[in-house]
Amino acid sequence: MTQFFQGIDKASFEGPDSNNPMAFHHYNPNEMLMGKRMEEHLRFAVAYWHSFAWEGGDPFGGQTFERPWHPQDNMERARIKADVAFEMFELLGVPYFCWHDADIRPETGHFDTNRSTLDEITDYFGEKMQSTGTKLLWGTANMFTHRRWMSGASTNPDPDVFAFAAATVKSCLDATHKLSGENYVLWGGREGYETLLNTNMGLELDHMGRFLSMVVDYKHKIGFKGQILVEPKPQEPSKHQYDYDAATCFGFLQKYGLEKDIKLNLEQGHAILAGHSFEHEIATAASLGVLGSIDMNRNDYQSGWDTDQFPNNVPEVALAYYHILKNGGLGSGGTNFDAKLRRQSLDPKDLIAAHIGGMDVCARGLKAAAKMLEDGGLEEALKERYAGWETPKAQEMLNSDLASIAKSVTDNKISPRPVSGQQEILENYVNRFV
Ligand code: XLS
Ligand code: NI
Ligand code: NI
Repeated sequence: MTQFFQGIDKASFEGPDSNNPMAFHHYNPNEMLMGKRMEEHLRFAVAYWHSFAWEGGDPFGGQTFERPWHPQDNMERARIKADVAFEMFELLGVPYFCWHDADIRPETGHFDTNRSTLDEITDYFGEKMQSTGTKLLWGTANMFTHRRWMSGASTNPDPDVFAFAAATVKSCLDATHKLSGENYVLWGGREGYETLLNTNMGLELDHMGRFLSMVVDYKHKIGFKGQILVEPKPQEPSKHQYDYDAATCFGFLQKYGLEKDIKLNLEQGHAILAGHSFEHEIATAASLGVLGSIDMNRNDYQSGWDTDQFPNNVPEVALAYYHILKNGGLGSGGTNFDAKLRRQSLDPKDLIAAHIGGMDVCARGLKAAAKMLEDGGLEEALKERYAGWETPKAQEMLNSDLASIAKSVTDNKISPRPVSGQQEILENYVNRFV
């Protein structure tokens, strides 16, 4: 045991009436919802980058956290960081974690040493995963922090960077496979542009499509059974990112013939940056057959940045899980807390409390979502609203043509009568559950 979380006990479920801030009030892993344990619905993961690699900086100031593994420039400290990370996974009882290569090993500046240190630390993870039972939800490559990635990874004008990116993703996919990761994520941090004045967009998109095809081919080559996911985000750090939102990603995947092989990892804050709600992104992905996994967080609606805060809005989260449950759950995906502390939250206790709070908010949202689905009020209202389409006449129309439809409008004197959308009634209904 390290000293880092000294004095903090394993968090347990004490119910809504407990006033213990370090206990779960709603997250009860074994509680059954719609025939499945809560833990299996939510499949929580801790994000290594925010909880352990991030040092507390913002655009106006540097490091505020002083952790025993800072500065993160050698393997000894990478191991200390891993020791603390796995202690936290156990204190929280989270089943999964996620990493970028750059979060878990030092940046050495060279591919070969980046790969060998990645191999070394992931071997160390392997032992810890075995002894603690923690699993890997997904691995990913950080291809946006180091200056080599400043003009993109697979979309870089320099073929050497494309090559470095291919080698890097190969090493991360190998490590994810070795650790039996259940997914592999590609978030296109700098796959986009700052100005069209220096950007050949068509060429960059073709390169990104080719790159993703190579990733899918390699996955099959090594027998990796996990799901490949891309993560939409409209901007930040690039002024414009190619993976703008769920719909844009689907169009891209379809153009390059990848829509059967790649699904989406949707993030709450990214949905908001794209001008959507989280449930919009989830429903879009589900209706296109590419709902994969979620990154749970929230943005500060006032600042307009990707502030990556822990979720705290139950009604929002409830609607997100409503669409997830309605669409049969997340499959091999899960709920990854892509969320970080505020930079003044210095204490180890803050890190634990942040996750406990996030897990409780998700649990409350999930419970509300399950109740709404079981009650069936929203589904009933939907069925009624679209009931007209169940008639044979309406179905026949879909196989007909404009001229015949026009004729039937005249023959049958069709004159639509508007009916209420009942939005307020439905909003009031949701309010009963959240
Ligand atoms: C950044 C992204 C990132 C991905 C993984 O905004 O959310 O954290 O989830 O590269
Ligand atoms: Ni993000
Ligand atoms: Ni994310």
